[in-house]
Amino acid sequence: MSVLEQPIAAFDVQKIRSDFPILRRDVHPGVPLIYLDSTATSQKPRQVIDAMDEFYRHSNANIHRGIHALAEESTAAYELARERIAAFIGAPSPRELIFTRNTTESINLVTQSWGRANLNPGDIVILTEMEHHSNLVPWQMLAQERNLRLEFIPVTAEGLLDLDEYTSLLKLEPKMVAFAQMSNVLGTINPAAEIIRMAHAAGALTLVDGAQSVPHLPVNVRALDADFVAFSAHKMLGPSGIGILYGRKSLLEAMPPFLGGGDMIRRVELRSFQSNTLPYKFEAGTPAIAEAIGFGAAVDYLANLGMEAVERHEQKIIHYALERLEEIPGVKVFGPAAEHKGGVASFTLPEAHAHDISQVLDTDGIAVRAGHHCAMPLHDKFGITATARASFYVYNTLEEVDRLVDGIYKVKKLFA
Ligand code: C6P
Repeated sequence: MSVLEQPIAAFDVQKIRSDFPILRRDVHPGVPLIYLDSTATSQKPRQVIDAMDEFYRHSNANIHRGIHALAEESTAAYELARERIAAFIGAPSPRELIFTRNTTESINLVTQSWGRANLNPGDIVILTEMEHHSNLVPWQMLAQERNLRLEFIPVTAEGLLDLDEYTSLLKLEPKMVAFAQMSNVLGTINPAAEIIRMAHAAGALTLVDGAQSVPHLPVNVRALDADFVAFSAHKMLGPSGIGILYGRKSLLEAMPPFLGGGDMIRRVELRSFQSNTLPYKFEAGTPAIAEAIGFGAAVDYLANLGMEAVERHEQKIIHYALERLEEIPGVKVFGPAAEHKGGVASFTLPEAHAHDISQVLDTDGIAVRAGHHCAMPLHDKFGITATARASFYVYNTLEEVDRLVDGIYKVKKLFA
């Protein structure tokens, strides 16, 4: 049975939409919002907003520091959120989850802590040509400091990783393979388990940039056998300002701290300190407590929907979106066929620049992102400077795809 024929009866989009207050607003007088920019950041259901509101109204106190009732309540709520997120990604222990600010900080934690401790001049790190700047620049910074060699798995014209080239690169005996499980521009879902298996067979560790995959696909770190996985709450119905680095316990235990300060220590003397145990060793200073609690509510919401159902819903939308977009004369959609990608459609039009497309669509309340989407090298590879990007999530409908297509016809008419 094709994806399009599979029933998604349990997936009641109208009911889901009713949980998102922002989807009821007009963006211009009488023009309702059609939000197609979830790859940049997702909208938030009332369950997440309420959990954070309730925390501030009822339980607010700093964590791990007090023994009064509120401090204990807020510590328990913060740690419960960590447990829920650990269960959501199938982590063996919540102690392997470090709260960070976002995916970007999680990757910097790995480059600055694991990378500085383990990589030496001449060592090789493999990345891919489809990486977001967050999984490029931290490695470039480390490469400059440590004189490392960066190699890249090429992207084919179709928008897939060239795994034959990857096989050849592995012969160079890299120390690390770091890659996005899903591209934020092409939507490509990379064969992460296979990439990791091959890396391990060649003696390399792996870092999965899960910024786009964890919100949209079932991701189980044990099944993947990943060494590190980075992701952000704000792209998966949670608040901004909080993310996760999952790391294999033996690796995290051997790594030096990233930031120094309160909570990451067990004992401090005037000239020295002893690091705390996991995960606190990597959580210096007062963390984003309400945001952690909101993050916990977000993964509960997604777990209730079921990540297989989320993936299937987005597959249905992207199949339909690609079919409809390809009908429009001159539209070029980047990336592979729908069965190899998630709910992301980046496209160009011969008549209009991506910024103009976005501006005209906005007059109809349609929010899409325009630009290089923090993946300049990938745009260079395809010989373009910008694309317009429509991206889909649990609250989007096939009717919204139709409105997008109507909007693109309007752009074509205006710029003809
Ligand atoms: N991509 C987009 O519009 P942060 O900003 O740290 O939460 O996530 C960074 C990041 C890392 N990897 C991938 C694959 C991403 O897509 C992103 C964020 C957004 O495409 C904002 S640039």
